[in-house]
Amino acid sequence: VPAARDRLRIAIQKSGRLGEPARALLASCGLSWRESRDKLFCYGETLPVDLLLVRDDDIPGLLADGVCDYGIVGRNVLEEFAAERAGGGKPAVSKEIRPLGFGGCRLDIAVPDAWEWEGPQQLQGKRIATSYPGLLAKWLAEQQVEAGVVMLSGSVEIAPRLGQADVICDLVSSGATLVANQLKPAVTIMQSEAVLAGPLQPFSDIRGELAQMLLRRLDGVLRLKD
Ligand code: PRT
Ligand code: ZN
Repeated sequence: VPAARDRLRIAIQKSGRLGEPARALLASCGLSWRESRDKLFCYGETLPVDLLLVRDDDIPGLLADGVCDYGIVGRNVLEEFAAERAGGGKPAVSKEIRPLGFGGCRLDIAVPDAWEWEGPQQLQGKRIATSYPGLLAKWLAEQQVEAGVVMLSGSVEIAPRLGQADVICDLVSSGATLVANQLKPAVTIMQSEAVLAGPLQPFSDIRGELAQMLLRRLDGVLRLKD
């Protein structure tokens, strides 16, 4: 059980696609911060709600370890962490609390332009390059397809051209990157967007009240945005 704390700590992306919108969203909830010199930690001024600025990939682990109370992260990253844990027989430790309406994208299987897509069975025996091995393995099992999974942490889209894989499973937003690599979307595994991730159970210390206030404000702001 993590130690009681009297301030709420939220992990957001330091840079990248979700960093600025996450911060802007929290600011519109009435939060403001005094930045530390290294800009990794922002001390909450208007409310005892601090920010930790990190790589998005680290956010689920920071939640799992109780280092942070909430995180703003892509559903794809949160669910991949959960899928990998589940694959190793470990229970869930955090959950999606709210979808936030920005950072929208899809996790797609994309195939070479020349393919005539006939359905998931076509992937039987093929090699699939991805940065999302947990989500891909779960989907393949649901489809009862056996395929090779080639784990790449970046540049997934060029894997077919390099002969490393036959198809890919990667994030797509505009689709321009697929086109540039002579690939086309075949099937969507997951719809993603930025989400507020948090604990399975409410906090029993002062953080519970802070969290309730924050969620109330967040819901007000999200309603206004629709
Ligand atoms: O440094 P750090 O590790 O924190 O950042 P990162 O580089 O790992 O992540 P970042 O900032 O690229 O993405 C953060 C989150 O943004 C992702 O986890 C998704 O939830 C969300 N997101 C939304 C996307 C995209 N849209 C997206 N298009 N993440 C990545 N992409 C990639 C896509 O895979 C393709 O390679 O961007 C490229 C351009 O996409 P197209 O389809 O518009 O060409
Ligand atoms: Zn990352």
